[in-house]
Amino acid sequence: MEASDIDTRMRALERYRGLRIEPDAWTVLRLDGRAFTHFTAGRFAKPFDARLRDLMVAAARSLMEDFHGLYACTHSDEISVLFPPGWRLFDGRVEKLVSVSAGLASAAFTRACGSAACFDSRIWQGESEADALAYFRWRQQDAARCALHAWCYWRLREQGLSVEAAVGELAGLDSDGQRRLLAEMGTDPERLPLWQRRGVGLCWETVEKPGYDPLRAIEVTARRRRIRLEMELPAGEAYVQWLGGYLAASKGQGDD
Ligand SMILES: Nc1nc2c(ncn2[C@@H]2O[C@H](COP(=O)(O)OP(=O)(O)OP(=O)(O)O)[C@@H](O)[C@H]2O)c(=O)[nH]1
Ligand SMILES: [Mg+2]
Repeated sequence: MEASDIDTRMRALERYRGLRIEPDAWTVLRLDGRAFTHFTAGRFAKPFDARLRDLMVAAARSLMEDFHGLYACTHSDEISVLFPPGWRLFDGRVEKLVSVSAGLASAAFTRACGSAACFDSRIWQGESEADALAYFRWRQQDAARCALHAWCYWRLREQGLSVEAAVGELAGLDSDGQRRLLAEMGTDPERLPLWQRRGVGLCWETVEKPGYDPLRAIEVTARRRRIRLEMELPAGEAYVQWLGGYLAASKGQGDD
């Protein structure tokens, strides 16, 4: 077989090579820590540890910067990064987007943490900005649900219940029941830190920095984009309104 024949045949067997994202859709890359139940055990405080949160923020920041995300939000071991219609990094190739984003997040987290951790990555696409806003509202609901469950579970465990007993105790409880249980155990669910219940948002902001141009010997003002952390995101519909406002304000603002 000629070298060029084998080349063509082997490339054709890279079956997913041609898979591309929809160019006109809103895109979210969602990354999730691999086996973080195991990875966090013994390393981080239960159920929440601000050190883990900061490592997740470091990973989210690397994705925002390297992939030019519009907005990102992280809670627990997951990160969602939003991209607008027309975003064509890697010409929209699915294999590249999921593998490089997972690699970037894993590298940034590992460098900041000092222990090797691994992320998976998937793609979500919605037809409209409203879809994108609903997506982030959905992930926030997941954050709130998981935070309440995790607090109940670990309070029960602290009280001496076995894994099975704690899981059993929570099995039949809806969120109101879990809130009541947590309050009975001395933790007010309404006073849990907002970053645990709603996640941390990463937004771009433009700041003006005074400087000096030595060539022209004049004072100048440089405009820089930087990432601002939102540690106290609004909830529910107010979150949708807030994020919609941020996206509207972001339109037309590219890299300086
Ligand atoms: N100790 C500790 N654990 C956390 C914290 N945030 C998230 N986790 C844990 O991270 C895990 C995330 O859950 P999942 O992503 O569903 O499970 P996973 O073990 O990562 O499994 P895969 O994602 O399927 O690979 C849960 O076990 C959480 O308790 C934290 O602040 N402290
Ligand atoms: Mg995980």
